[in-house]
Amino acid sequence: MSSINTLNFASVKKNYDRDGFVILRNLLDLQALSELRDRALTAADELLDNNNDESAYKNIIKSLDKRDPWFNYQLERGTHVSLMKYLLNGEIEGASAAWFDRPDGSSHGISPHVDVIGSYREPDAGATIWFALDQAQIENGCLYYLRGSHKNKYPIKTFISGIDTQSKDAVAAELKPGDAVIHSALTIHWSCGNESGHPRRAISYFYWKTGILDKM
Ligand SMILES: O=C(O)CCC(=O)C(=O)O
Repeated sequence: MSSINTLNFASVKKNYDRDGFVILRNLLDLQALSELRDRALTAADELLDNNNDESAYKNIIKSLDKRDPWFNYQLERGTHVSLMKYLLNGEIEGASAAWFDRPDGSSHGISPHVDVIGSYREPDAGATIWFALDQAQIENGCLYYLRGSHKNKYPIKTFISGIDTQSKDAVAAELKPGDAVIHSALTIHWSCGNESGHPRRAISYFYWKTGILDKM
């Protein structure tokens, strides 16, 4: 069970539209969190054993939905899908369920970027919901968002240079296990390393607005 049904969608959307992201506390109850964590850890154990990638992305697994029907179901019909549709003002297409790990001992994270590709950028292009499996804090590499950046015009690139990560609009999305954060594909976000001694594991689901890829 998820507490999604008790959310006031209009008030969530107001914050999401204003800031380009919104934090949702206690979205998963203990049972839902435990199921997600078990599924994620099983998938990650199997896949990372065979992963020889030494890059910054070696602890990321995209397309879990193509490998495990359980993740495919969550991407297509999980309890969060109705909210994602609401935030994106219409029909959506599940693009990927992903494992985002930042293990202890990671010296760096992911630089400021947006999730859109190509030159077509419209406010409702896409969005991600990122579920914390562990406590995600500044010390262990939580996500940061540049508040309001979804409304700005940036160079047509994925990685955006020159972002002031110390600005007053740089918001650390510190989450507890079972909390989630949703961000627009146009919002600049990044994360740092983890030398805290604690894990920082997450599952995300990424959606495009239906039809957007044809325009990109
Ligand atoms: O988990 C992270 O550190 C980065 C996640 C991210 O960039 C995303 O979900 O779009």
